[in-house]
Amino acid sequence: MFTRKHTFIIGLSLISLFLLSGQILADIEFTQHDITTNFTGASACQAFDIDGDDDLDVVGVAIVLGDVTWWENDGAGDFEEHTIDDNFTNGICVHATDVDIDGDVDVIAGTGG
Ligand SMILES: [Ca+2]
Ligand SMILES: [Ca+2]
Ligand SMILES: [Ca+2]
Repeated sequence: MFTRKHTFIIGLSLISLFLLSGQILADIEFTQHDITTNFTGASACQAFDIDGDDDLDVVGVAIVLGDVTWWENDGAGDFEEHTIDDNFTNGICVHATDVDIDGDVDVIAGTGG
């Protein structure tokens, strides 16, 4: 569960994870793993260890749905959805990082249009 303090500074129908299959660079192939198929108007996403448990989670913003959401990686390839903001109009970019250098992860989302 995500219980850390967050700083939310400003404002995908499908988010997929593509895993490199370990082939040489000239013949790279990826395997698609759908994280969600219900994130209408997905406009940006980022892989980042949001909850600090050493596996990569995913944060995304959806311009049509108006959501900023993150998906918690259970470490076995399954992701649990957590909505950060369900009323974020015209979201086009999102980024997770420790903006205020206090040791916890913050999420920055921006709007456009
Ligand atoms: Ca994680
Ligand atoms: Ca995890
Ligand atoms: Ca922080």
